[in-house]
Amino acid sequence: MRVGICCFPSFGGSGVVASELALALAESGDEVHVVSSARPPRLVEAPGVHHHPVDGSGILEYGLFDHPPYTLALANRLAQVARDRLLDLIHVHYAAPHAVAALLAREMLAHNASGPRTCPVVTTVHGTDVTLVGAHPNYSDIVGWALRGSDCVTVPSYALQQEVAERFALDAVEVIPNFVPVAQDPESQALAQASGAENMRAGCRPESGWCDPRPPANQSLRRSAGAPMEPGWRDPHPPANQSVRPSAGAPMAGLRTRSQRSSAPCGAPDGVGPGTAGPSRSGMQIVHVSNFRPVKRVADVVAAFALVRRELPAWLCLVGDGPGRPAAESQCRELGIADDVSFVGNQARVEPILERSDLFLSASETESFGLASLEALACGVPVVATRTGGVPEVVCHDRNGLLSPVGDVEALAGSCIALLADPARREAFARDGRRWARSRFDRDAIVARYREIYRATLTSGGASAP
Ligand code: GMT
Repeated sequence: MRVGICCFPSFGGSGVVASELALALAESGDEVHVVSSARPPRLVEAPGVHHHPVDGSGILEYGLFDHPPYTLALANRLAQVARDRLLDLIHVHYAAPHAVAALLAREMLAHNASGPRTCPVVTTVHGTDVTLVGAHPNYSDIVGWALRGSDCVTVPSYALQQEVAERFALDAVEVIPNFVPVAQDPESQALAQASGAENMRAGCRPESGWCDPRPPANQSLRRSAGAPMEPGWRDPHPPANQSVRPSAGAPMAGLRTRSQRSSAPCGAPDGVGPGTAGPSRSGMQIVHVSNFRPVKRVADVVAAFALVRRELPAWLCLVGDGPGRPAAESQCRELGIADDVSFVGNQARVEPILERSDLFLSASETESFGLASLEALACGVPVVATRTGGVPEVVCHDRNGLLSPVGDVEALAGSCIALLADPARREAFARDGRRWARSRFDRDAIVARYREIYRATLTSGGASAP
């Protein structure tokens, strides 16, 4: 197949998933053309993968526009690439502006001067394109139009499927979870192969024996808001006693520290980068990865860490960058924990940092999926996170992570302390998380699902069929 993929060239999950999908499709013989404003950080050079940059700014010199009309430039580029490279379909990640531009391109191709061409559009929505952009009065109608006009729409979680249905009256939306890059070690590969085949048969639904994270109708929005579940809803990950915290000064002997997983800390306040041997540090490492936008509630991460730090020797490694970073830096200084926190900025690959970490901490307000949590689980790092959106579909409470309500900083801190102080439990969580991530979210099984969707869309002609 010849597939066009359009995404943001960001460190965020949608750009990562789009890039990893492009690489996986090309690895098994498809020709992939990635169209984006710049090369996505995860899109390494590989046979069969072509990158087509889009520059919307060139027109500004004429003084006509206040802002570069990027959506038009993107539609133009998508149509050109589809026509010149004979694309079978375009798969866009994030509805606005990508799905809008792709629908324009599809229409342009249908009226192509040298003869009409059919090029269906598959749209994967990732979360804030629905919950934030799609909820904004300036964009809600066009996002709804782009989704209803797409030939196929996919989402990474059942929680987001329900949001899309409720906001845009769109029912035929496929859940295709995000995935972890291919497993490297033989044990994980064997495991992934075995359960990947099972996932395929089950249509990527949770296998029997695993907890089913799908909420019954009308409950995912309540879950997003952190509200209690209604009777009858079987929480797949029932809460354990999360407020149990060891008393100050509890014996630390026997804790498996990050330094036993690897000798180097994630990064250091003095600017020593991740993966390099920084100053030697004792204690355990908590890691957080995000784009520092308000939805990530980084202030809660820092506040929870400050509570943990009172009880245990620990470090916090903050990976990523974004608008909330200066405030987080000030907060660390105000709380007197600046020396225990490293800000290491955006990283093309987070595994080297995760592998040096003892715990992953996330405090998001909403999260359609939580790819960073999945990457942590895949690296054998237990997750402490907020119970919101699709997170309970990724993190199994009390099996490979601990979930608590959004905004409950004490509960987040209590969960961190409970796990850091209990090496046996942490080890069990790490083992389970690794297996779960690499079986349920196996790359090859999930890429096969995308290929099935592509074939079905091409066969049916999708929404653009005459
Ligand atoms: O909206 C964002 O925060 C960024 C967005 C992205 O472009 O990566 O993240 C969303 O997509 C990821 C990949 O599917 C998911 O893992 C994230 O949970 C989701 N973010 C939100 O829903 C806030």
